Amino acid sequence: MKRTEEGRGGFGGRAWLAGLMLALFLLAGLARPAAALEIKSSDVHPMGYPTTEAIKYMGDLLSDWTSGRLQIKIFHSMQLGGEKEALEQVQVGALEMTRVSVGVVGPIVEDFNAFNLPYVFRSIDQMHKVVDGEIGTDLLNRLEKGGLIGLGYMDAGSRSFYNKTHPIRSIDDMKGLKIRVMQNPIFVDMVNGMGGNGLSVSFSELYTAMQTGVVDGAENNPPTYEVQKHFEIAKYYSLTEHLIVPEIFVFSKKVWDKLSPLDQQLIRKASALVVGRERELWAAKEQASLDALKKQGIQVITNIDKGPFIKATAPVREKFGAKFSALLKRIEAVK
Ligand code: BDP
Repeated sequence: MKRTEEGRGGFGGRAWLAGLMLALFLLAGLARPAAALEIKSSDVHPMGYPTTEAIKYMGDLLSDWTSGRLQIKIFHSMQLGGEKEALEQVQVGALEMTRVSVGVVGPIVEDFNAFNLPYVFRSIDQMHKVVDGEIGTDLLNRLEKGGLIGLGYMDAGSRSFYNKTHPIRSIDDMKGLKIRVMQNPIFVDMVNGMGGNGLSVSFSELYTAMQTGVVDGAENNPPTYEVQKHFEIAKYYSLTEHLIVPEIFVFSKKVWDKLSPLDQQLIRKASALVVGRERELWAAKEQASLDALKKQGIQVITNIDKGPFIKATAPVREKFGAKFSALLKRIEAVK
């Protein structure tokens, strides 16, 4: 009898303990359900642009996979200002995500400047191979020391000059032109080397700067030139294709470190799909923009001898490239 009572007592005790453990486990679960997160992401472009549409697609994927627990809210059209400011916000964790040109990333992680040198890539195809390969991954990983998690690259074609004074047909036509460039000293030297006058101005101030004559023009890819309506002011577009600068979308490391491994994995998985989607959207948009510009009566000058432009920018590649010459050799070797 005693044995049995003891036995019961013992069993009852264990059951009680197991019950308590279960209750605690459930309570812990209730107190910490998988956290919902609205990921704020900024872009200087409006909805409908390849980059914003690709991030919208990412939001749809995440929302589907988590029944709405993870969502992306896009702050497009420079609602949060220019790209330098956006990166600062992401670094401190005030903004979870942003999509920016690599042009403004060089000042944060210097190796990215390898992608910002004029005529460093021979073709878009070579750039794709570089960013899709080991070099691209290496560089994205290096963003961590700048407080950023690199999620992936996006296409942005090649950049060419436009201005409101005269068509640029040869390098001599660059003389004295005040050209806005992205906020990175490389680009100022690049324009100066070509005989123009490079001025670094935030993208959010560019339209007004052209309108008021602070600058005569700028340089960009056809979709930006068209969508941002710069062609309304600067009517001469010359395909010098002096820069092939990819873009990236990045996450705040501060916020990332607090996410569950599952959420990190979901974001990575969605990002990989975003890269492919944006590339498709980009190819279609580039052609559509060139067609739209033609319809607007914009004369696109295509038959430019790039030789003198390449030669004039050799000192820029030497000056800024010296610090990462090994990386530049690796890029050059990509066929
Ligand atoms: C556009 C990029 C955008 C840059 C802009 C610029 O898509 O990210 O901010 O150029 O020139 O092509 O600042």
